[in-house]
Amino acid sequence: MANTWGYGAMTNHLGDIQNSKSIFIIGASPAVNHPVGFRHFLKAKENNGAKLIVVDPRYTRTAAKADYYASIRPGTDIPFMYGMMNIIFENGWEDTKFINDRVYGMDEIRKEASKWTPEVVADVCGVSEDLLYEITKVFATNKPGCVVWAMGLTQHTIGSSNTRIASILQLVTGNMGKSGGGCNILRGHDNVQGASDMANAPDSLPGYYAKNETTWKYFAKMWKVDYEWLQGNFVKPEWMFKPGFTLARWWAGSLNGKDGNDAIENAGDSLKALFVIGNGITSTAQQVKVQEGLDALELLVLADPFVNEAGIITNKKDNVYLLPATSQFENSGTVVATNRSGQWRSKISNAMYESKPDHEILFELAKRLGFYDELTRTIRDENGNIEWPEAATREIASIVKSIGLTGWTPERLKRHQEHWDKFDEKTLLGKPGTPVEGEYYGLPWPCWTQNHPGSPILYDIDTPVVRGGMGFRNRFGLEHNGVSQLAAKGSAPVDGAINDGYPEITKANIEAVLGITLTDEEREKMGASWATDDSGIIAEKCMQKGIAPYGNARARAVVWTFVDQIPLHREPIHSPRQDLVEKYPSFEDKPNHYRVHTQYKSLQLSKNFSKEFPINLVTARLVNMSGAGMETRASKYLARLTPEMFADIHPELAKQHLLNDGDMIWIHSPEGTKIKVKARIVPSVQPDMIFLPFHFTGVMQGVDMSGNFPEGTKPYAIGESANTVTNYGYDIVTQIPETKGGLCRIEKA
Ligand SMILES: Nc1nc2c(c(=O)[nH]1)N[C@H]1C(S)=C(S)[C@@H](COP(=O)(O)OP(=O)(O)OC[C@H]3O[C@@H](n4cnc5c(=O)[nH]c(N)nc54)[C@H](O)[C@@H]3O)O[C@H]1N2
Ligand SMILES: Nc1nc2c(c(=O)[nH]1)N[C@H]1C(S)=C(S)[C@@H](COP(=O)(O)OP(=O)(O)OC[C@H]3O[C@@H](n4cnc5c(=O)[nH]c(N)nc54)[C@H](O)[C@@H]3O)O[C@H]1N2
Ligand SMILES: [Mo]
Repeated sequence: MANTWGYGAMTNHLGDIQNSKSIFIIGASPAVNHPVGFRHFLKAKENNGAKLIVVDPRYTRTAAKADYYASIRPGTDIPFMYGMMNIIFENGWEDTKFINDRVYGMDEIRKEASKWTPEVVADVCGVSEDLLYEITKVFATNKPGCVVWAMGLTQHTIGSSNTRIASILQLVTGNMGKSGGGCNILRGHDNVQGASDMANAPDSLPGYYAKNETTWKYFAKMWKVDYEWLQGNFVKPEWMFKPGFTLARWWAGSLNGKDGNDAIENAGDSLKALFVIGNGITSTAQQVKVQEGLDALELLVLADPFVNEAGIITNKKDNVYLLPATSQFENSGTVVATNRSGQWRSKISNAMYESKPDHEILFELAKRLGFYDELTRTIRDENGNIEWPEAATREIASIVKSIGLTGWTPERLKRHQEHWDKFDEKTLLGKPGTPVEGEYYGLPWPCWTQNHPGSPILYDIDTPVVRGGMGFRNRFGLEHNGVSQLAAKGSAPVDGAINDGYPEITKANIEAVLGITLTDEEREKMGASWATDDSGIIAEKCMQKGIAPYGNARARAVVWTFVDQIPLHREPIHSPRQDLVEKYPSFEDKPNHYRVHTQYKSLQLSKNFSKEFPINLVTARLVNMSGAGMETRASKYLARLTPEMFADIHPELAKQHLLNDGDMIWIHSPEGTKIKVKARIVPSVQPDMIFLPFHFTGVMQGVDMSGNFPEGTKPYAIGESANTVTNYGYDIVTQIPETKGGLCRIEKA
């Protein structure tokens, strides 16, 4: 994939958006969801004359600030972007040199794009050909231009393909690796980047290390525990290498294929206990299944500063525990911002009442499970005291080479926190004559060594590696189908010893590639590759030569290990266009997708859902509410702004159903579930769609469950959850739910 770091890392940063000449927002609404960051967008418009383009099925607050706005049918972003590429290639607006020097597989993209003529795109997306052309021209000819997305692209069965096509658009235009360009993927929660860096994903170890024997052994060594002991904790040795359940589908593990639920592959057993620490749970799709999954558990533990509403919607009467966790204000340590910057946080209050910080809760859990000693071995001093959080930060820096966290010492990050006012907002550079001179704010990763300043813009070859430059990562071998995967001759980060593509640096090739001779001692200490070299010698030698340790390769437009090697349009599982379902069907069903049998085509083709459920269902966010919503609904003032759950309905659709503003309606889903909510009649949605915010819960299919709140904890607002009616559907790679593509039917209540 184009973004070699994963699905979501932002290549540039918010301040850098001020350097853009065009900003293409597709599937995000930063005016609502990143209102502080959105100031940078507005400054780009005001000070740099940037053109703001918004593509969203709904007319949002962000769209209200746009120079160009297109409303597309949900789930048709791939046709829209191929349509742009079609026009770009027709007019010769692509960056030929960039493509030739730094990209693999663009011919395949060109071929697919040729099918998406403006006429076809207009039919599939529901936009006019003229508007598509105008948007394309503005974006392709006002450079540098950045692409911005978030959940509007990801929450689809084809979400991972959506994120790839958006990155490929930046390869076509040559905007990647440029200030004012890149992919600015706006991350969600505070520290969601850090959580993903630290392996809150079921298929990798911290730092995105694949779960294989080499990496587990590397981690065992760094954690000072026996590899065999680690492996012995799994039900069978091979389970050490398998991905776990995802947050989206844990409940399938608890339901274990019963009553027609999807079958699971979980070593022959169901999921019996759920420990939730810092997640809403009530915000995921298919809430009725979530409720059944909770009911079927033997043990439910919720560690949260608020009453996690999983404990409210369950009918379970025993073995439900609420552990009071402290908030972020009673804690210290590092978090990672959306742009890969580390930020040190200081606690401003001691833990209140009987609450405990998250790490202490986890340490207590480890004690009872019998592995406290192993868990804390690297962060205790001689007297057995935990050095928190500094030792944990040091441990991360010593292990995670893969994304370059080596330079993140507590001392450096604390210095940045102390002098945060001495950095330039547009470049992130520490100002001359200050203690942070020459470093980028928060040392955005990769920060290869303790002298490296961090890398504010990924894949920038006009900047020396020692100042944050780099090519694309060499991650997938040296060649594929006989074509070199390394960057072309003459294409390399400036001021390096090699002006050409080069492989990732290993112990075996370092002398040949860098043209150096190692001493016996260096050879003795060095790890096998840059990613597992705990001596740090590979990174140091690379810095001396101006070489990125991870190589200088081509970005892949073709991913030969994916079902769709290039992004292809596939209709949502529940599509309003049955004619297009036949032409662009979903994937084959995927057995054992993160342990759960997952349906695609079999469900999609099982019937014409659009006959009975003709309305598009769009879910998204409100500026005054957050996530599952308990935190914000517990605030009197925030709750007052949206005291009730509602649905946005276009005046025309309201008329068809004889609805007045404020009437109650039932919304029915193809799964047979329903919610009762208030109709809000507004023109910001299209006549064939309704919009639901997903921040409410406490009422399930008309049943008020708020009697389950412990005394005095009921929030100021409760309501039906949008996710009771969002439809079945999960991304083919990541398993994110298809909460931004689905169908429903409405009736007056
Ligand atoms: N106030 C507030 N801010 C938040 C949050 C919050 O809950 N409240 N949550 C945080 C989190 S966790 C996240 S992940 C981010 C998410 O940030 P965003 O992704 O900006 O959030 P959403 O509002 O869910 O969705 C963005 C837009 O996608 C549009 N959309 C829906 N379907 C499609 C489609 O098929 N194609 C396109 N192009 N657009 C589509 C929606 O109409 C919506 O306007 O926000 C973060 N910020
Ligand atoms: N239909 C629909 N559904 C969606 C989405 C959508 O767009 N549409 N968006 C999805 C996305 S992107 C996301 S991220 C999720 C929302 O994600 P959720 O994780 O459901 O969101 P939050 O409500 O922020 O949940 C965080 C929980 O952590 C608790 N908490 C806060 N601070 C701390 C702490 O320091 N320690 C501990 N232990 N707990 C803490 C809070 O009280 C809260 O209960 O929703 C998803 N669901
Ligand atoms: Mo999120």
